[in-house]
Amino acid sequence: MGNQTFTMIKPDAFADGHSGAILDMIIKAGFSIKAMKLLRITAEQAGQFYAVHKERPFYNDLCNYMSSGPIIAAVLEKENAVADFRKLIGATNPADAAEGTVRKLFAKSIEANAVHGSDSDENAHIESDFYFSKLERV
Ligand code: 3AN
Repeated sequence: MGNQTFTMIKPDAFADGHSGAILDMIIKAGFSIKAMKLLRITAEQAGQFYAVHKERPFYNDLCNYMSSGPIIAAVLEKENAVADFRKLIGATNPADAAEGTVRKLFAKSIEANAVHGSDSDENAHIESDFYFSKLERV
């Protein structure tokens, strides 16, 4: 069972001042932060990150949205990190997200859905390596 996942606080949640509240939820849920940075990515970089969604109709909008403002990227550690983090953030569409989840509380729409969470251990590694070098992790 993997013990790390990768997250981003997306442009909408950062711009609306929810970063502190979201990080507080993450820490209180038992995750420890292994790497973290504030940055702004280009649409091209977002396109590389979301390459698996290249054929989806929302791909271009998603890339433009993810480059529309600063984000916070982080690597998180906890037993069963991927599954537990996806439970903490809730369903992709905030309309379907359970009460008390990050997306239920802070997401605006299925696209501007406040946070990213890796969907597998393999992708957690790939996504963490996309943003962080070994030197940037504790
Ligand atoms: P999740 O982030 O819950 O794993 P994915 O991987 O299916 O969801 O989708 C990646 C991102 O693409 C989502 N976080 C969301 O921002 C966007 N997205 C997913 N489905 C849609 C959709 N139907 N319309 C617009 N944006 C979408």
